[in-house]
Amino acid sequence: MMQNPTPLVAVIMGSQSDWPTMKHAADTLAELGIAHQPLIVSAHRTPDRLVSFAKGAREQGFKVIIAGAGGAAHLPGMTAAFTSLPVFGVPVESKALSGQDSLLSIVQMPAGIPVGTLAIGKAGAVNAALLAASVLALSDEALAGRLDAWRQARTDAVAEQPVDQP
Ligand code: RP5
Repeated sequence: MMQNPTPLVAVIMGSQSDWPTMKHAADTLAELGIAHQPLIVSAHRTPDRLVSFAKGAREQGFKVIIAGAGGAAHLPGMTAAFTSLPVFGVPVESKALSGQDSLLSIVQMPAGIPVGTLAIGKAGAVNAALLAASVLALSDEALAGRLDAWRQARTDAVAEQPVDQP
């Protein structure tokens, strides 16, 4: 029986309600054949879980962390405070302020504690996964090939001319 590979990317999120957005990161990692683990870790509701996850992430074998949160989105920054693994932050679109609050909460980190901040919503989640893939591909030629093929397929899918939609 094949053992499940050790997850290399943690896809953490502040709430179950973030999953429809963060699933796009998980799906993109799956398309690229990257072992990953989605987890709910809230900076505000489960602070002890956050500390324990972030402090132990490297030892657990994770290489990259993707962290998505909405509103007062402290999860990516607090995670980066506890680990020097690369942390990519995804601002989840909030109901009240359409994710502008999430974006500004994540992007303005003080010098010394970096969070690579992506776009609000689905685009950010997909791109976080692609950046994670780029990092991992630095030391994985097979993955670099799959990543190039993934991108080429998107290029090939762009029509030269637009068509009328029904
Ligand atoms: C944040 O609060 C979560 O990341 C989520 O985006 C937002 C709302 O959470 P719920 O009230 O839907 O659980 O911590």
